[in-house]
Amino acid sequence: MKKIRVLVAKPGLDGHDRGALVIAQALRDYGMEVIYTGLRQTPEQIVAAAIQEDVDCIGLSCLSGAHNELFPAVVERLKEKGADDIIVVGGGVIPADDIPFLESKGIKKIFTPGTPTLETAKFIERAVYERDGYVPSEPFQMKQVAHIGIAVRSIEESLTFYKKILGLSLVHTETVESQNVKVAFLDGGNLYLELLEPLNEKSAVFKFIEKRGEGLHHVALGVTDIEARIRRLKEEGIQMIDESARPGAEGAQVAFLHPKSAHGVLYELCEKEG
Ligand code: CMX
Repeated sequence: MKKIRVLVAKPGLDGHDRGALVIAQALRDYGMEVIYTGLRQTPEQIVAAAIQEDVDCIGLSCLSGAHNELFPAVVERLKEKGADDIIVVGGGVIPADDIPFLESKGIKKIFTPGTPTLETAKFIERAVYERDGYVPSEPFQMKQVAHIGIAVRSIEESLTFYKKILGLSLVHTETVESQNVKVAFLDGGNLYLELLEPLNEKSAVFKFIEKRGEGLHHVALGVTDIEARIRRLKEEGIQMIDESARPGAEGAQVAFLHPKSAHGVLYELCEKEG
């Protein structure tokens, strides 16, 4: 689903747009793309901008009392232009008595002062999804940390700390040739760590240590159906380092998300059999 686009518009002569700007920002924060027309727009100008910007919804704000003329005029102009699939909602200073009239004229919803902005955003989202016949899938929740990856210069030298000081047990070591790393897994019950030692200068872990020194390298999230998860992440615009799963340590299928798409954290999806 592409991002929902909304035109926030101020029809008519009133000169106050604080409320319109607040709602525009709230819709942006919710993840929508928002265009603001500026003050004192005619219905024709608003409809032209809405078509030009290919928006899903127009949010009209009117404080001047002329909503009963201006809001239906926008809906009429949309119909004339064959663009009445664009959803129109309104807000501002609107007496409760006027709401049924406006809704009968094709304004999908009137938001009265004090409506939480989140409610407005959710209403618009639902209306657009309904119009497009889009059924959003459940957000996929990451529930389990499979392991935490820690970059070290030498597994042998760091093991003393992990075993003697932290009391973890060494489960096994292996070499992942494709990644140019040697890894050691350490178990502490609810804590599972992967030490990563670069095999050579081509290793991503070598580059990491050169740049940042030893330390926390990645968080591996335990998942099922890893290919579906990757597809979903890509649909959401997340940049994947691995476009499809590849074999990782311990026989797992793994795929990394780019830290640039994940607020600076290198995440690994990790699917283990059984
Ligand atoms: N955590 C957070 N940020 C990281 C990072 C990490 N582990 N590694 C690199 N970055 C950041 C860098 O700081 C840099 O950010 P800035 O541009 O803001 O400075 C950016 O990512 C690019 O880093 P780079 O040094 O230019 O390195 P590359 O682009 O060559 O590679 C990355 C970065 C993440 C794509 C690469 O390290 C990679 O593919 N990693 C995944 C694979 C991996 O780590 N394999 C070893 C583990 C083996 C296993 O467990 O199987």
